Amino acid sequence: MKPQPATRPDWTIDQDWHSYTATEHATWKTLFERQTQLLPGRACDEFVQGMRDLPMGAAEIPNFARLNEVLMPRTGWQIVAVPGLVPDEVFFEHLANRRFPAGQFIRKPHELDYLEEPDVFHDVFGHVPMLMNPAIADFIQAYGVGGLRAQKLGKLAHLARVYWYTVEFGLVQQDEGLRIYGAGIASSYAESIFALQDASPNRVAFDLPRVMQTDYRIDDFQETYFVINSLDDLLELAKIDFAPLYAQVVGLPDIAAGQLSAQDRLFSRGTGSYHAKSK
Ligand code: HBI
Ligand code: FE
Repeated sequence: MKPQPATRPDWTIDQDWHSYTATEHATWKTLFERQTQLLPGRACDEFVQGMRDLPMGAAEIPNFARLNEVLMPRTGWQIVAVPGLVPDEVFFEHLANRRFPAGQFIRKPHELDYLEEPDVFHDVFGHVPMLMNPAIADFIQAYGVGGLRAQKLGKLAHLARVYWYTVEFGLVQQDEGLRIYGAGIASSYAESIFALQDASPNRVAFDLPRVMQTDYRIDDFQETYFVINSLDDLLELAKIDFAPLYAQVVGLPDIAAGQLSAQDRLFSRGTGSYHAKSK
C-alpha cells in the first residue's frame, strides 16, 4: 500500500464533489448501469432495499453529504472520504465510530474490472446499501471495536478473515436461494456471476472458528464463499467476545482458501477449475 500524503491524522479528505470530471462521472455510470441490471435475483433483499432508499443513481458519482442525510438517521453511519487504503488502526477507529472510509477516487476506464484499492464504486455502491441495514451497521461497528482490540492482542489476521468472508465476500441464504451481501462481490460484475453460478468455488455454511482459520485471496475471485442463514446471524457475531476464540484457533493450522474440512456443512463442493487454471 503506497501511503498517500496524509492530510489529516485520521486520513480523511474532502470529497470535493465538484472536482469530478465528466469522464469520472461516465465511469461511474458505466459501472452503475452494468451492476444494476445484473444484481436483481443475485443481490440479497436488504441490499436492493438499501439501494432503493438512497439518493444514488447512474448519472453521477454520489455526493457523500447527500447520502449521509439519509444514512445517518437510518443507522447512525456516515461516509467519510479517504484517498484509498488507510492504516489498519485508522480504519478500525473510523468503523468503531460509525464512520465508513470511502475512496474519493474512481477507477480509470481501463480498470473497469479490477483495481487493487477500494475506489468510490466499490465502497459506495458495494458497501453503503448494506450500511442501511441495522444488523450490518452494528456488525461493522463491532468489527471496528474488535479490530482495535485484536491489534493489541496480535490477532488481527484472524479477525480480518471474518470481515473478508462476510462484509466483503459473504453470501446469505434466502428462500429463493443464495444471494450476495458482500460488497466485494456486489461491486464486481464478473464475481457477481462467479460467486453464485460458477461450479468452481466451494460454498460452505459460515462457522466462526472455521472462517477465522481460513486464508483468502486478495487478487482474484474467492476459492470458497461462506453462507449465513440471515443477516441477523451477524448481530450474534457482533456480541461474541472473540478472545476465547482466538485462544481456540491460535495453535491450529491455517486452512487454505480452497481446502474443505471434515466438519464443513456444504452448499456446494467446488471443482476448483477456475483457480487450477490460474495457478
Ligand atoms: N482502508 N480505506 C480502506 N478500506 C478498507 O477496506 C481497508 C482499509 N485499511 C485496512 C483494511 N481495509 C483491512 O486491512 C482491515 O480490514 C484489516
Ligand atoms: Fe470493501
